[in-house]
Amino acid sequence: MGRIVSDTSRVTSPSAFREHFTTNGFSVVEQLFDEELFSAMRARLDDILARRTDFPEEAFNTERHLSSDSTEPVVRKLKDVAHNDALFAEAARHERILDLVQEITGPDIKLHASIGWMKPPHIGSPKSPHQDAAYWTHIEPPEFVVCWIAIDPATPDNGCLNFVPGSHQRGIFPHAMLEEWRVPEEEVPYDQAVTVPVPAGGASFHSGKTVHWSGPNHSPYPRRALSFAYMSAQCVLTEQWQGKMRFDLVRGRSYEGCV
Ligand SMILES: O=C(O)CCC(=O)C(=O)O
Repeated sequence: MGRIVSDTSRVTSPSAFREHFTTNGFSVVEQLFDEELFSAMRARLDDILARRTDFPEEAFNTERHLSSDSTEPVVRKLKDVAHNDALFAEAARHERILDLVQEITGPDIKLHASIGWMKPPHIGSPKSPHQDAAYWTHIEPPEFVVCWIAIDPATPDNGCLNFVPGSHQRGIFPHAMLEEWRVPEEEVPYDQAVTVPVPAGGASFHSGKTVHWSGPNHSPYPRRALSFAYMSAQCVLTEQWQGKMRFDLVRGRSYEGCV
């Protein structure tokens, strides 16, 4: 675990956000949503995971856990949450998020991805060190701002995120297909990392080039999060993907020939 960051990454104004994000490659905002919307989001996630509301089966990404009493698959990821659920579509367009994101992307913003990240009590598995831009190689330039929203309090014990400050300015690190697509152990600057707890209803924002990871959930509580990844509407698809993918405009205007 890295040094635990509390005050220094927590920003209160868009300009402080821009400054911290540009220098470090991440920032934390303690309260993003009003209580009513946040409670509704948490309840919707409960309903989706309990299969009490419509959500496409193919959007559940599960893994098998060989705990002593169960080999049942557990949900690890929910795909495309903003396309598959109207409330999360609204959350991804929340003006408080977009006001911060536009400090980095500029005023014309598209949503690139929206994912639910689950770590069930005791068995939630780690996410290995990686840069999101090393996954999303179909976008040029590969500049993303990812808003990662803590649905439950995210703590060092239940698998909050760890970031390597400044790594977003060091290009794309080597990645290899090991247990997943990741930065190999010997290339990860663990000694420079910070561990970033986030209260429920708050969010961390990171650059697609910031090296980050999360640990396992050792606690008796779930650690659930949603991430919305944004890019400038002036980004383009790399040649082999042109005409094959479309992304939702969430603020400003689209550009001919761009995403
Ligand atoms: O929530 C997690 O554990 C991992 C999230 C992550 O890697 C991301 O949002 O890019």
